[in-house]
Amino acid sequence: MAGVLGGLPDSVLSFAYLVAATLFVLGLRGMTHPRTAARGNLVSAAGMVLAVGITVLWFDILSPLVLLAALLVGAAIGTWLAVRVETTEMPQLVGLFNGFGGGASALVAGAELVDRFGSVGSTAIVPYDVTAAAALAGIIGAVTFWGSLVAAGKLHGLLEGSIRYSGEQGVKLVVLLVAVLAGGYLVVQPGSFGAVPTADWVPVYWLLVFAASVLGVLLVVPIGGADMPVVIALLNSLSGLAAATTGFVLDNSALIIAGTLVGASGFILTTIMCRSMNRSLADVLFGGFEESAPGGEEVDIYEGHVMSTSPEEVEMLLDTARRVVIVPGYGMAVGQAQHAVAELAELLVADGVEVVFGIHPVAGRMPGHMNVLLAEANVPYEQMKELEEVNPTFPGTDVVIVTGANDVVNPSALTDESSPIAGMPVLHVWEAETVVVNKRSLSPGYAGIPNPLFANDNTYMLFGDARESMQALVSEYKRNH
Ligand code: TAP
Repeated sequence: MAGVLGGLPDSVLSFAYLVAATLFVLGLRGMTHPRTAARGNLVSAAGMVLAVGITVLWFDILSPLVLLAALLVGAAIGTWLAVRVETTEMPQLVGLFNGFGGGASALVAGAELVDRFGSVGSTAIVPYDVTAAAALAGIIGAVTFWGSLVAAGKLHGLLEGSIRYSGEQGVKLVVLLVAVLAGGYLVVQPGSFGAVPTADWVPVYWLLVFAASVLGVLLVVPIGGADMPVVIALLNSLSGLAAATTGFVLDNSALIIAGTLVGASGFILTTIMCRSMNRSLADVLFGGFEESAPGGEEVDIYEGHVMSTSPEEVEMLLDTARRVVIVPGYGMAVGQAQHAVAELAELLVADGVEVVFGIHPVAGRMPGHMNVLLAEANVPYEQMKELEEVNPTFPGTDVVIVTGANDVVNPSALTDESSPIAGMPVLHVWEAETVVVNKRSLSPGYAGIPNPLFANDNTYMLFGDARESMQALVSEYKRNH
């Protein structure tokens, strides 16, 4: 140790890492509830600033001034992105962040190998745990980087469709084998037998990174855009694993802890998303989603059964309602209707109506999508009810207003075993007295399937953009109250 922290005992570094790790855990805990999520984010960020700051200063990597400048530039870029990127574009932004994390891990692990053992002519024996960790960091990091770039490109609409070809799984297996063999070669270390100088096998690391990069692209290219949010969550988990393995290369406990937390939480999230969509991870990665185009069958189930309504009529329904459940979905995010929806709820509550929001775990396109939007519109957290909590209350509900949701209220998940969403838990909105579904047309949602709810006897379709329709409803309500 040198630089500004020169002279301090090593225990100071360990203690700082312990504090940082505690902040990460407390931050994660905060993120388990919408009310404390923003604070949780700040607490975790403080832990990261502490971990990075102490590492950079302790090992004299940068001067305090350069560190400050780097923090300011990073903060400026982060702020610019946070302000500029729409909420609906968050998944691809998160995807890019994951990718950069994975890429950085692969590069840092390789640079450490070169730095410590790569000097020309050296036959130094490299500890096995270091080479094994570096090989893993290289493979996982490169897969994460390239996989994330492809996933973000697909979500942003820059890359379209899913590219499938015969022998697909075999090609992936061969590329994986090349990466694993290169990793094995690194761990066995021919240099340790005195036969090959250490520096000569360092390029094998970059061969491994190259093979893993190709694998990253091949893994994500066949997956349909619809499954991308799950892939992003999985890549998030992998970026954590890559960081943790790089932590072993660097012998840095803060990186190992932070990486493990990201890896574990990302994997839990991936599992929750798969379960809520009734898909297995293997299905997402290797199966492809049956995106059924709306066909004749769809027309049949709607033909002559769909009743459309107007804001004026819906307002009359609300006049006599005592309990109203609002179910938001992806269309509320697209239409940015959350403020109008929140205002409607506020007006109803002021008139003594009980109003709650029924939030499906995968409504929208990213975890917590609806909660974030409603919180932005200052909807009280107490009004946001999860699926298990709100489902039993539909029979006692007078009016359900579904705005921009489709799959999450599709009864065929329960009634049609052949449906792609069969078995997916859904909101039983049809059990309420009256259901108003607000969307622009009868087009399907993410799953690409018709929704028999729209043809039910107690369903009225309020066709139109979510924001315009909700604003019209608010105006109508205000005019009459
Ligand atoms: P969807 O089933 O995707 O339906 C959204 C509906 O919103 C569409 O049918 C569309 O119909 C309507 N819409 C679009 N723009 C609109 C606008 N401006 N105004 C009003 N309506 C608009 O959404 P959902 O019910 O929220 O379900 C989410 C789906 O995404 C599920 O299938 C879930 O498995 C999947 N998914 C979710 C996640 C996460 S983590 N949330 C991740 C991956 C996949 P019109 O075009 O007729 O308006």
